[in-house]
Formats: sequence, structure tokens, C-alpha cells
Amino acid sequence: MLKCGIVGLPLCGKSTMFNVITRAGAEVKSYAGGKTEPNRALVNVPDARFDSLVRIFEPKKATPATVEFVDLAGLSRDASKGAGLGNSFLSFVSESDALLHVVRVFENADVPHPENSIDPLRDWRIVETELIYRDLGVIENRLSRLAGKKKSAGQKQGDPDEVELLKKLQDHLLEERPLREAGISDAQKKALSGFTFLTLKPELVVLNLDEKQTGPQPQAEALEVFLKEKGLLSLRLFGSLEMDLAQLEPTVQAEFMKDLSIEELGRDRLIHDAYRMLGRISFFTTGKDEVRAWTIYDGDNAVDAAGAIHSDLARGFIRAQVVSYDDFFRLYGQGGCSHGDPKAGNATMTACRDKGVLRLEGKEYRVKDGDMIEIRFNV
Ligand SMILES: Nc1nc2c(ncn2[C@@H]2O[C@H](COP(=O)(O)OP(=O)(O)O)[C@@H](O)[C@H]2O)c(=O)[nH]1
Ligand SMILES: [Mg+2]
Repeated sequence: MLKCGIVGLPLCGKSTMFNVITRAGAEVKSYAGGKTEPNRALVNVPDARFDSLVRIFEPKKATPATVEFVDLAGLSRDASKGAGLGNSFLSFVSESDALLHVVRVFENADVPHPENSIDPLRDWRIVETELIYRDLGVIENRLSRLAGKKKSAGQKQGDPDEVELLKKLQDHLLEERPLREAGISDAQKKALSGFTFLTLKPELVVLNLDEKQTGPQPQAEALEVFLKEKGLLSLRLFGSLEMDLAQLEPTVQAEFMKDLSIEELGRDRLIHDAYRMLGRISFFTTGKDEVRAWTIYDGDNAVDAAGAIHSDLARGFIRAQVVSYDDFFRLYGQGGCSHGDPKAGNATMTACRDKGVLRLEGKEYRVKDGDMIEIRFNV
């Protein structure tokens, strides 16, 4: 399951964002934990294509893509040295596939700021520094374990390549630079995959604004420019307002949005961007029994896609029948096609073939976001 951990300083709006994400009817499951267990929720990834496939096929079961969001306790300055929840907090971060980093831009005299002033760029850096020091701690532990092994005779010594790489990364981190900027190759990343480094995780930065902050926001812009140079994605959201909106009935919500001249909820964009940031794409399987969105890596091939459905499909893979959602929608979206009723399962692929939009693809085919796929296999 894909996990996205919400990080940020105390009182920056993490729980607010968690509620924005989960309380709009798309929540599948949520369980509040105690003080040490964070809140978690499994959230459907909004996808208009999936919704229209469900409308067209009217399946017995509809299974969208999901991401789990985890609302972590605030990360204080010096957490890596044990301040606040310290290391137990950081262990929850390490099990996340990606980070949603919330930064406070909103002014609110009733909500104290742990650093006593509003400064989004500074706040982002404080959290980044804590993540860097936690990664440094992991490397130092590993290096001292390997050095210990060397002394006790007869034991397998540390792999010299590993030691060399870790030392290089250690120097890099000591300059307070994140590992994502260390020029680590894909092969090295693979070798390091057991470490769950926090500064290697994809990160989406959410600037939490107050709805009154509609004019130019120099502080927010300073952070955005900085992040853009670093190649990190960011987006702005009115946390409190969106949380209030998320709790309204859809029709009432629409009225409020009209009154406030808000065209689009940030929520859907946030979940969508988080999904993309995770480096994932969806392909669809369709039929009258089930319409389902499957999650794979951007870059996966047809056999990987088959394997996501079932290992037998990957093992006995012969061919993938593929039609892009857009082609399918052009044929069927506006109601039916003389060649076949989409609800009749297989007829869909046959009709698409007759229309010349069905492709037969082999093992090496790189699956595209929004492909509708049927695997031919034999085991
Ligand atoms: N005015 C305003 N207050 C906000 C906004 N987002 C959060 N807050 C308030 O800030 C406080 C802390 O928010 P919370 O989500 O609990 O922060 P957390 O500690 O990061 O989980 C709460 O009282 C929120 O109502 C916002 O966009 N505007
Ligand atoms: Mg909170």
C-alpha cells in the first residue's frame, strides 16, 4: 500500500490537511490512534476517467486507486537529537513512501508559532535539517557497525564499496544538504534501498494559507521560488476553509464555493499531485463485474502491469490488449457504439479492435497512464 506521511512543524496545519484530504466522502477507512500512533486514512485517488468508466460499465464493483495518508505529530527543531517525539516520530516518517510537507503561511493570532513568527522558507528549512540529521544518524550507525565487524577477527568485513558510498553521503549530509541532491545513481539507490533515507523520499510541499491571503504573498513566493530551483513540487491551499467546505453537503458546498468564487477544491489536486509525486500511474481493467484502477510505477512494462493483477498473468503473459482511455471515451463516452455494448465485457475490446484503436502489445510495452488493458495469458 502506498503511504504518504504528513510532516511539518507543530501547529502548521497538518491535522487540518489530513481532514481536508479525508473528510470529503472519499474516505474509506480512518482510525485514530493513541498519542504515539498517528492517524491514518485510506483515501481514494480522485480520477475523472475512473468515474466515467464506472458510469459507462455500471459494474457490480468499482475499485479506485488508493493512497494511505498518515497524520504525524509535529516535528520540532532538534527532533533528530531526541526533542519532542524525536526518533519515534522519525520512524513513522521512514515507513512512508513519500512526504507531504505542510508549511504555515497563514496568520492567526490565536495560534502560536513555535518559532514566534511567520517565515515559510525558514520553517521548511528547519524540518529539512531534521530530516538530514536523521539520515546522518542512520549512516553513522551503519558505519560504526561495519567498523566493529572489522575488528572482530574472522567475521565478514563491510563491503568496501558500501563503506565508500556511505562515507561520501556522510560528507554530503554534514554540509546540511539532502541526499536527493547527492547525485546518487539508480544502481546506488538500489543498493541503499534498505536504509529508507528520508531526504531521498519524494516530497510535495503544501503552503497552508488563510483564505484572506489572496493578494501577493512575498513570503510564500520566496519559498516557492526556492523549491522550484530544487526541483520540488509545491501547491497552495486554504487549509481551514477547505476543511470547513469538506464537511458540507455537495450542493451546499457548491453554493459556498460560488459565493467565495472558488472554482476548484485544492483537495483533489493535492491527492492527485501526491499520487503523481509518488511516481505512480494508473491503468484500468473494465468489465461488468468490476472496473478497477491499478497502481504501477511510471515506467513499468506490460508484464509488470500483468503482475500487479496476479502473478499468474505475469508468468504466463502472452500479449496485452490495450486501448487508451481517450480513444475509448471518444467511441463510448457519448453513449454506446453500434459495435458492442461496453457492459457486455469482452465486446468492448472487440468493438475497439473493429474501430482500429485496440493495440496488441508485447512484454516490453511501456504502460501509459490511463491505458485500459486486458492481459492474454496461458499458465
Ligand atoms: N486562520 C487559519 N488557521 C488555521 C489554518 N490552518 C490551520 N489553522 C489553525 O491552526 C491550528 C493548528 O492546526 P493543526 O491542523 O491542528 O496543526 P498541526 O499541529 O500541524 O496538526 C488550529 O487551531 C487550526 O484551526 C488556516 O489556513 N488559517
Ligand atoms: Mg496535528
